[in-house]
Amino acid sequence: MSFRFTRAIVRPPSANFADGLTSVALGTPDITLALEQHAAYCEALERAGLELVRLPEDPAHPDATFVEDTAVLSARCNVLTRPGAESRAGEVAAIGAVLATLRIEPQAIEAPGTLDGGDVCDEDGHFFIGVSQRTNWDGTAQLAALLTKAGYTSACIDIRAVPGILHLKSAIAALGGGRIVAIGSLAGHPALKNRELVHVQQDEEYAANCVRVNDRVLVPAGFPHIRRALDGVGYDTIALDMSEFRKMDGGLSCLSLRF
Ligand code: CIR
Repeated sequence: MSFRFTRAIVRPPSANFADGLTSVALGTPDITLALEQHAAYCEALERAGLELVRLPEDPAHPDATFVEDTAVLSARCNVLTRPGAESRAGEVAAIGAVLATLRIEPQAIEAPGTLDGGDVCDEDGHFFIGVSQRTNWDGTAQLAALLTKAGYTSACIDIRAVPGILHLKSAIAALGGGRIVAIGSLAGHPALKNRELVHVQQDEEYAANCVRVNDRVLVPAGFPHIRRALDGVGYDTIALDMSEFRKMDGGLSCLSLRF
């Protein structure tokens, strides 16, 4: 991966985290454990060399710990999203204000477009954009146009018929250098042709949401096959317990905005 991240925005879960959206029946998250897992996640980002911008918890938005969905950040193009879930719309303004303090002036997705950052996968300046339950064609087209203007390329991947996948990055992860982690149902997608795929087996699909951060790859704990596969191709992996975030449909990438 040519681009190195230096910073990440994070926000811990609030006491009412369990009131957020979820499509899975894995039980109610334990907030104490979620906070411990979030702290370990932050520590891992720091170990990977990132300086953290730590936001306070936001009880007005129980899903606000999933900061990734509110913006798409890259070297030449920064965009505030327009989340597909109404309850999350109010998360964006706060991220816009934080970006302003960092002297980042983002563009924005406008109605009727919707876009969640979890549907945007940056492969060294080529962006895969997922059309999902949250991200519509209009939002996809708006982002693609902004990326093109900035000199990037993009391709769409429609995941609406893929069962159990909320966002594109629940199903694929870009490791850099043309290597992509992918679940079986997307492995043959034309947008991924000419890539070296690291296959995620069906009972480990949750672990497709792993995150390359500079020289490290963060992987969820408890998925030995994918971790072994990544170790096998030479990555320095850090396994993190994500049980409480998984109960709310969250994966590793969602918990930070890396830039
Ligand atoms: C939601 O449904 O919006 C949150 N409970 C989970 C968001 C996960 N975000 C992501 O995958 N990027």
